[in-house]
Amino acid sequence: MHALLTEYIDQQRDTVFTLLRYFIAQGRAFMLQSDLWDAYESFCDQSKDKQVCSPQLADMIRLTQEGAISSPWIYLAIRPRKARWVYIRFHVDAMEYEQVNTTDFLAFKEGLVSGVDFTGSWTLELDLGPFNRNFPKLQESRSIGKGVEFLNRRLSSQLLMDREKGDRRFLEFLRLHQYQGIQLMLNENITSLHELQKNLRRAQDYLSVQAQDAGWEIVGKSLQHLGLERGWGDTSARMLDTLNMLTEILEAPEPNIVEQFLGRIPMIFNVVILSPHGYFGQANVLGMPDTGGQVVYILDQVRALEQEMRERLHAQGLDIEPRIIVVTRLIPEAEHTTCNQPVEHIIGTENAIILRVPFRSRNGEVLQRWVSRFEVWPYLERFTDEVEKEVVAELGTRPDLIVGNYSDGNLVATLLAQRLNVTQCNIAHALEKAKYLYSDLYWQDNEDSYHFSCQFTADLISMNAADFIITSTYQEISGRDDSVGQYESYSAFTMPGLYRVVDGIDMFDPKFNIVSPGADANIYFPNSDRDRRMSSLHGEIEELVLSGTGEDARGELTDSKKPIIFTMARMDRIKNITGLVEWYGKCEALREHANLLVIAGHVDVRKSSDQEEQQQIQLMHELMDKYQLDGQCRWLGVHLDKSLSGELYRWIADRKGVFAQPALFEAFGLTVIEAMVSGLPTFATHYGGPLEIIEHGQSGFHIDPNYPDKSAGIMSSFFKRCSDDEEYWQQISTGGIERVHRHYTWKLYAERMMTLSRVYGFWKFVTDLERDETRRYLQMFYGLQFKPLATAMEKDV
Ligand code: UDP
Ligand code: LCN
Repeated sequence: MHALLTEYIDQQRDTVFTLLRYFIAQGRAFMLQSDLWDAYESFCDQSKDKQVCSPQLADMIRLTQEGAISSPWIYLAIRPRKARWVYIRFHVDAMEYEQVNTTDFLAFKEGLVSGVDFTGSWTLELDLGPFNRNFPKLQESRSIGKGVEFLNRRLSSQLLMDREKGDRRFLEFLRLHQYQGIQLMLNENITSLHELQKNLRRAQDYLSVQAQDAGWEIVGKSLQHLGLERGWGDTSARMLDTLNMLTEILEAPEPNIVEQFLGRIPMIFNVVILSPHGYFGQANVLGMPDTGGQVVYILDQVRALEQEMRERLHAQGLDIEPRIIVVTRLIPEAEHTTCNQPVEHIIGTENAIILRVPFRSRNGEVLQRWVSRFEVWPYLERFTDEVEKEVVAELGTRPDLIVGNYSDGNLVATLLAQRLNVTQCNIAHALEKAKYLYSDLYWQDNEDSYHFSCQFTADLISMNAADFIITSTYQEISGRDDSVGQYESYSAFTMPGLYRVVDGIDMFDPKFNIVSPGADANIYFPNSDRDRRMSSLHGEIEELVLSGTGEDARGELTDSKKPIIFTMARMDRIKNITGLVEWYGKCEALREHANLLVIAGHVDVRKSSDQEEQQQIQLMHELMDKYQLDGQCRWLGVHLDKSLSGELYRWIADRKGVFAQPALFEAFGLTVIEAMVSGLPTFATHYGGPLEIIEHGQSGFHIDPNYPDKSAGIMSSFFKRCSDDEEYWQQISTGGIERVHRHYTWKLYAERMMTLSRVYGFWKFVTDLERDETRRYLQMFYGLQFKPLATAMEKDV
């Protein structure tokens, strides 16, 4: 057990147990960190002895993520450091305590949910720990998310230690590369490492006396005699540089050089990106149910990746056009979108396409209508079968990299990557488990609407199967000192009656890499960038925002001089747009200072086909009535195209407005970086990505949706300070712009992603990174657990 904890508990036994009794007196079976903290604060307030609440006690409660309570027992889940957990159970009558293991903690929780004591009874337990025992792991929590750097360091020294085997694999790796039957890098003239080293020296001598810009057509023949093929560089100078890197690696593999060298190897020509759910299209889709940031992310990613792939191939002297296929679902009844078209070219790319494949029922019929992302599970295996055929036919070969997106895309990526034996990358976008409180523990209550049993099972399978995982922030993996990461929430949890996970994913696994997305710099740029502004759109924007009319709109900004608090999101409950409207409605000071503009969902509920959206729409109307907001809040049910929304952010910034993102939880938050880079001071949720994107008070502000009054207060003090100090608005605006420019750009993203895919592909080949045992275990879990759950969901169509 954590030594400081036991020391403290032993020293302050009386206080600790008095506090625990106070927790029990709250009468709740489960208390989360914020509940424990609130109870602790009221305990301190009520205490006569003000010394009782020492900083150490406060620290202990701050580190406690969860309490499970059934008097006289109280079990605490304490997280002394990021991604490290200790479970302790206390008997408050006997004033005893002891550390328990994960199984005991989870079994106790199960008992609280069902009233049955599960301790000692047999329950299916998922434990991936033993499989990865011998796998290289990070040690320090600050290194989490830098997997590729770690692998390079660790495996380079391994290569050095096992020279003979390492070099042989290296040679085999270099001879592996081909494009449409044409050999690249090395040919069969080189059969041994000795020969490679000898010929490298000759090639270096030869190239060093050639004109620096001589291309393959000039030097190629001589190099081929030495066993070298195309792929080393577009000019003799670059070829020489790449050869020098290889010589250095063969001498002693230095991690940076290994990474640079691998970054040049032509091994990624075709990429398949999977994103089955939602309406995946290029126009008229954003803001529709299940359709938001993921679509924006993928389309921007494709444009950036294609360019990066092309530049890298060309720099290596290869006139090859890369191919990227985004595979999504074909929806015959596509509303006003193009989701019923089987193939669509992606604007802004040379060759990238969207390939749409339908969902089919078990009797083979094509599903005509959109289904929510929570309902897709029964269709994915048949979808994968069809995707495999179509993708291979389209490319004429198998892809070199498969990228999954969100739980459904990642599961399809897993199935496909295993069949085709291709490197698999996962991107979660949003792990639903972290979004909904107790979604695991009370899964049965939500099963009809959310089917979390399928989703969490799919998540566990695909996150463990992936060769590498890209996350947008550090917190997505392992949170902060006081908050649990999104992936971390899968490390230990239970779904009573289904199965219990004692080691679901390891945050110290080097498969995790943080590669943050950006905001399309052609669309989202600062309002001060006058020359690039699209002032022709201002008439349309003024009509939308300032008139009291318009289709699917409610409310009017009667005092149009006031700055605007702008919010825009899909109308999911989690986005908490209604929360913002309520705290705005209640806060006189805020209403004094600013108007509110909401772009979300539909104003006319009949236009919505999504249950959750319909409930939120109704609530919006109720709130606007209750707080009489029609003169101060403008609500638009429009889905803006990107250029209009880009100019809208800037137009609001011109009027010294702000952006608000009040979500109960936001995995990353593209609107947050879009607004910031447009120059809008941004107030965004404390839960999820924005906590890391924004530095409070410098590049924006954090707000806590669980404390509406405080959040409204932060916003109204900002406006107050701006009216006293003209510079303040500009200061925060500039802070936000700089933050995005430094950390969130697609160029940085594409460079990193392309390096990662090569490095993981290389290490997978050269070492024993193949996780065969894990793969077989996961296949069994898929067959025995996921499939029956998914099949049971399927209704005959
Ligand atoms: N968006 C939009 N119109 C809308 C709602 C959203 O253009 O009516 C765009 C928004 O600009 C952003 C994306 O959709 O690019 C939403 O991404 P975010 O990451 O903020 O949230 P998500 O919807 O993915 O949860
Ligand atoms: C999904 C979400 O919910 C957002 O938080 C992300 O920004 C988006 O995907 C893109 O990754």
